[in-house]
Amino acid sequence: MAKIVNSWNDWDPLKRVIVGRCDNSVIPPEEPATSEKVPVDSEMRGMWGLRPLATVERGNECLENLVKAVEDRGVVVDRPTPLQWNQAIGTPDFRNDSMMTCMPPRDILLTIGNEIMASANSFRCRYFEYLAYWPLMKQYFDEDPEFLWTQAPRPRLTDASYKHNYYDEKITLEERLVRTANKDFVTTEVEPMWDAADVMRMGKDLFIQHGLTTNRTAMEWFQRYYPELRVHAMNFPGDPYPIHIDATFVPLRPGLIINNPNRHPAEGQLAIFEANDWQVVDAAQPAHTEPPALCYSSVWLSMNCLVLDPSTVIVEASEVNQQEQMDKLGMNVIPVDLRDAYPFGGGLHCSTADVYREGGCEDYFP
Ligand code: DAV
Repeated sequence: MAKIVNSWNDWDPLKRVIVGRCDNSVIPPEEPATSEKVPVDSEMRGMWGLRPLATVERGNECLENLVKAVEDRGVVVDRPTPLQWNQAIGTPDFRNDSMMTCMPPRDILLTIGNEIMASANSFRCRYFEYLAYWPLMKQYFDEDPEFLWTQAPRPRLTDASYKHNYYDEKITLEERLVRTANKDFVTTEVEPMWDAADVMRMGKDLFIQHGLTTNRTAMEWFQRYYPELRVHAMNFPGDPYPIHIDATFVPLRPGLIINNPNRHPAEGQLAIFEANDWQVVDAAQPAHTEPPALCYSSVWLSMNCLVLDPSTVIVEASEVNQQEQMDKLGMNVIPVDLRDAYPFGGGLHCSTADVYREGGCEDYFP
């Protein structure tokens, strides 16, 4: 029996990782939490159903590029088992016309030490996505006697979980920014709701983005569940669609973070980094002015990189500005062509979930 699961941060040497799959991916129907995420002028508004097969095949090709790049460096890769995502689902509390995808894994699985926890997502269409990872979780459970296989409390996602009429077709970008600044998001606080990609793990400290996908009750829940860790809420007032911390505030190694220049942390939230002599630098500008077609995410997937060890990072192949900056920051850069996987939910960090990194739980903010 071997140790299979261990990871405390995003930079220690990566040895084993899960890479998502695009098969059967769906653009989900509108529901209370998702309309918030789709910009008003997006070509995806009002559209739902299976994604075009050619884009699925191309997305999978991109993920194969990533698999090959990490395998060439000795990293073991595991893959989820996709379901037929275009099925209606129901629980005692809600019905939804479809599920979504098993891209990206980073939103669903949170690895902390020897534990992998499935998240408590606020999107109804993502309620059963964890099932794609259950075969892997069972395998880790059988092979690693210390592995903790965990499911966070499942949210009920009744209408009480969302603010009604929060979304309005006419809302301007400025009004969205006022809402972000006021920490006024579409979810309520009736239960903990969180996406794993909102949680940035840094050893003894968890920095969790409060936004459209993760609420304050989730942070309170995390602090009680992990009493030995310190939970810090983060807000980024410059982001009109705040979801997921990994295109906003991205650590490269102990002492160094790249920060989206349009999304600086709220007043006072940098203090802990400054007090511990961390360098927080503005990330380079994205190489693109638009995301690819049928993509929910912004052009800032440019900074959504996968750190393989404190001096090696994978950056998307077309993101030349980000590559150049990484190089100047002393990182060896491995470019991987992944842009056509962006529409399935994200970049290099999103497309993966940690299984094993060397190292233990350090205190970086003593
Ligand atoms: O900038 O659209 C994308 C994050 C995906 N995990 C953005 C955030």
